[in-house]
Amino acid sequence: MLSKAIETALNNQVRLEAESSQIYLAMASWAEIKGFEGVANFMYAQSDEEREHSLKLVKYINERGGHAIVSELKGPQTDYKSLKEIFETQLKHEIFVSESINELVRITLEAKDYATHNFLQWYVAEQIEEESTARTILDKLNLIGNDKGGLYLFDNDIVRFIAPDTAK
Ligand code: OFO
Repeated sequence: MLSKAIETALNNQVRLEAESSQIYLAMASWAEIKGFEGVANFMYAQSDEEREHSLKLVKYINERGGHAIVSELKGPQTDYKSLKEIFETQLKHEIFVSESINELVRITLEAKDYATHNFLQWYVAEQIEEESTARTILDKLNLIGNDKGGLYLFDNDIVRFIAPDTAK
């Protein structure tokens, strides 16, 4: 059985993951109308992944005798100046999500909720992966700068960062 405090903290994470999904969906849509098909596909896949992260938490909370709450979400940024801004925003957001997961890990240890602590390890690993991908992509964009040909190749190449199970 989950304690009330842990249940609330997990529900907060349900919302955060759902908001991540919305943020990446908005990025996908922006990239699509700007003609960056590769980035759009990458972000659609990221959005799907974040929804899965949220759902996994929903199921865990209910399985442990809590009540997963589906709440109102903050509206995402819908307009961007450049691909660089998109990936800078993603990296910043992923760092923020990692901090939230770390805090969850901390409170589960403090409360001696080892089952939830164990459940969260999957998220810890996932965050390492996502931060690292965002950093790698951003490094590439910094190399390319405003070179149109470079951006075209980048857009073609980004498909290899899409996890195989989410590629459409
Ligand atoms: Fe859910 O991994 Fe990103 O935010």
